Amino acid sequence: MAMSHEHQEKSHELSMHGMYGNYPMECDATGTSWMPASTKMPGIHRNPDDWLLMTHGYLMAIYDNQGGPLGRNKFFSENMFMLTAQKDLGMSTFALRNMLCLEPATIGCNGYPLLLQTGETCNGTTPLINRQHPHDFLMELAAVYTLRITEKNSLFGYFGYPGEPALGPPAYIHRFSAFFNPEAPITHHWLDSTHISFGVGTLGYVHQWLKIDASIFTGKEPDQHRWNFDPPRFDSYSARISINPSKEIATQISYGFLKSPEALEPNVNIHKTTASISYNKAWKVSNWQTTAAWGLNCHRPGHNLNGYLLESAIEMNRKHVLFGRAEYVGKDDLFIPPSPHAGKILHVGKIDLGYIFEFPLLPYTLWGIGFLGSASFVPSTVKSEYGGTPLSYMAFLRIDLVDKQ
Ligand SMILES: [Cu+2]
Repeated sequence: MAMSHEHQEKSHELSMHGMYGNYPMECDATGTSWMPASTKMPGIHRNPDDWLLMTHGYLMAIYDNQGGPLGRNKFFSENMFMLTAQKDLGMSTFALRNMLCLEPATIGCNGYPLLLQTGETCNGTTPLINRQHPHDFLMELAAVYTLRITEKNSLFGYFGYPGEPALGPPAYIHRFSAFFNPEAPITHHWLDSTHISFGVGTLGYVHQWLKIDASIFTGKEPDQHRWNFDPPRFDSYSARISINPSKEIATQISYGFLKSPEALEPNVNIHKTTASISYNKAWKVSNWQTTAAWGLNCHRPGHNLNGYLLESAIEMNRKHVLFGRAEYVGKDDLFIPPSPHAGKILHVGKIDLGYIFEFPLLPYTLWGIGFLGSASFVPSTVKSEYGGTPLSYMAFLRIDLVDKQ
């Protein structure tokens, strides 16, 4: 009897709150960002010796066929593995975060074909256009210290090399509404492209449903050498207010100054503003999340460009996943000189819709076979280059790490 009582006492002390303070741990997403508390993210949770260990991971094998004259085909793999560990000692919480992928090998430096996508380079000289860059091997390596000063309030420090600054919604690779979609959003560089920054220091304050955090970080995007550490610069800054008014809702508004993010435009800085809201509805083994987000990139010198995203995903009984996304964004980097469209603002859009049939196969994994179709919309001035309204598709196999039901 005495022993079981002791055991009970002990389990009460377990660190079941969030990494940055007293709020549900399900809120923690990438970096210091929050998602709705009711989110049921696929993953494996363990509690050895009062540690809270969380593992998330997926691997997708994808055949990609992008339509129209600028579309290409490719067979590749997107993948991600994430491990976080946190432990309470008195009023303190210590945590380590790690996220990595093998995309430098499984996608390669020139990325994968994705119409209307822009950002970063393959070799340091050629911009990636109508292609999505691979992620770096090391996406996050971070240490966290949180001091829970009272029952409801806490202060935290986050240091990542690399890491994610206090800017934007959770990165799409770990945002439930985007999680199952093999296409990166074409608004990635408006909303969440700073998720891999080589050098991030963040300080924050949490009051239950409110989080205020601010960062200094390296504004330059990861370079084309995807296996190594890029030099830390700490030349950029950001601040964010996140409010989760109920367990179904996560909102954030943030601003950041990015010092020369693009290697090919070293004299251009970006003032970035983002706002987003996610709504999440959970059932016993089903989860549905929808996110609406807006991002504004003010290039200095250069244009002010807006990007809008609406996406949704529902996973039903670990059997069926339906997902979709609609985006509208102004881009001025879809063409390079000597094209007459180089530097002109083009308002482009994209709609995609996908389905995954899921089935268990090996322990701790959920497998899925999926298909995604997308339509890309371009202004009439570049319709001949893109071939009207090109249609694209991806067919894929997906493996997720999951706990037993
Ligand atoms: Cu990215």
